[in-house]
Amino acid sequence: MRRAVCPGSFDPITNGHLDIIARASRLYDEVYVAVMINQSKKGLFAIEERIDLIRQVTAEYGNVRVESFHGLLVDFCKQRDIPAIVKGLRAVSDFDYELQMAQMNNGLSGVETLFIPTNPTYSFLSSSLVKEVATWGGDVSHLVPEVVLQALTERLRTD
Ligand code: COD
Repeated sequence: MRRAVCPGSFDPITNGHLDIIARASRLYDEVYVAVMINQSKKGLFAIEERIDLIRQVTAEYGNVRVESFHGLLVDFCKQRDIPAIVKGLRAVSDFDYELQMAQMNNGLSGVETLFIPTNPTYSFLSSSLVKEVATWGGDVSHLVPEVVLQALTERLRTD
């Protein structure tokens, strides 16, 4: 069975993330979406909320599983026998850091990282920008799935 993981913070999941997950799901038998827990970074959404949103928007892909993990990505991979990490590359600015992480992860455990070029429609898109624009009332409806838009609107109204 060919397995891969798409890791991230997903705070919240955007159409850019979803595009990479969907494309990975066509290349691998089983794709894990790993919501990595970073306790030093307070997110807008709790980890359980992020997982719930990702599960809803990936429900149509029968081979996608969503889990959270506290620790090193290579340990997540080792525990589930996953040999490949799939990442999306948006621009040259992503490349330096992604290359460092790919080489570190490979050095730590031999896991490979594969990069999928972003759909140009989403090359500027990040969770942080979505949150910033939505906070000030900007329209992000074309950048996130409908359930995420609803959750964002609700959260920003109550914050
Ligand atoms: N288009 C295409 N791909 C995209 C887009 C977009 N618009 N936006 C994001 N992506 C892809 C990228 O591949 C990105 O890496 C991934 O989605 C996740 O994005 P974010 O912003 O949700 O998550 P990050 O960048 O905060 O995730 C960083 C990790 C959590 C993956 C990293 O810090 C990690 O592996 N942490 C675990 C601890 C660890 O192992 N540390 C050592 C690393 S060497």
